[in-house]
Amino acid sequence: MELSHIEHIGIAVKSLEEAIPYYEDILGLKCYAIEEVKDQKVKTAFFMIGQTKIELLEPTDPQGPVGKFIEKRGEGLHHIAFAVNGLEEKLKKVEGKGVRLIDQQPRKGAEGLDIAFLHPKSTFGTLTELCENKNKNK
Ligand code: CMX
Repeated sequence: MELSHIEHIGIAVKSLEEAIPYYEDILGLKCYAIEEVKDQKVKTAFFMIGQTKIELLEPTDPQGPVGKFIEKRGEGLHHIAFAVNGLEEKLKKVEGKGVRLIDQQPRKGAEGLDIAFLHPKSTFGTLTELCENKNKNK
């Protein structure tokens, strides 16, 4: 598969306003962006640590994926995102190996990345995102 690195770790929180001070004042990270991803029904906050980002996810709708997750499982680790090159082709490959895709085709996620999710029921319980930054060399 050739994953290049962990692009980000997604963490579900009820409130960005309440969670950000923990990451900034206690862990010493800096929130460098807040962005709403309307079609995912979330507001996100980003922190950088090494090559990897922490993405806090606050639901903007209780019926969205993160709203439902918090209702069912509480706040906490929501997904892991791996950086890949050639996302479309990688998706076809993993599907060919029997992994259930949530997204058949890449779509746009936060920070303009192309993203696609693999279903946690076929990834041993961890919601997994593959993402590609097509602008990284521009
Ligand atoms: N991690 C692990 N398991 C999860 C999960 C998660 N984040 N979210 C749901 N599940 C589990 C559920 O607990 C359930 O397990 P059980 O049947 O054992 O109880 C199972 O997956 C299926 O859940 P479901 O209720 O049938 O389906 P949902 O409607 O909750 O949808 C999922 C689950 C993963 C398909 C949906 O959340 C999804 O499509 N996620 C991808 C998009 C997303 O998460 N967007 C938010 C982030 C966007 C961003 O990063 O910008």
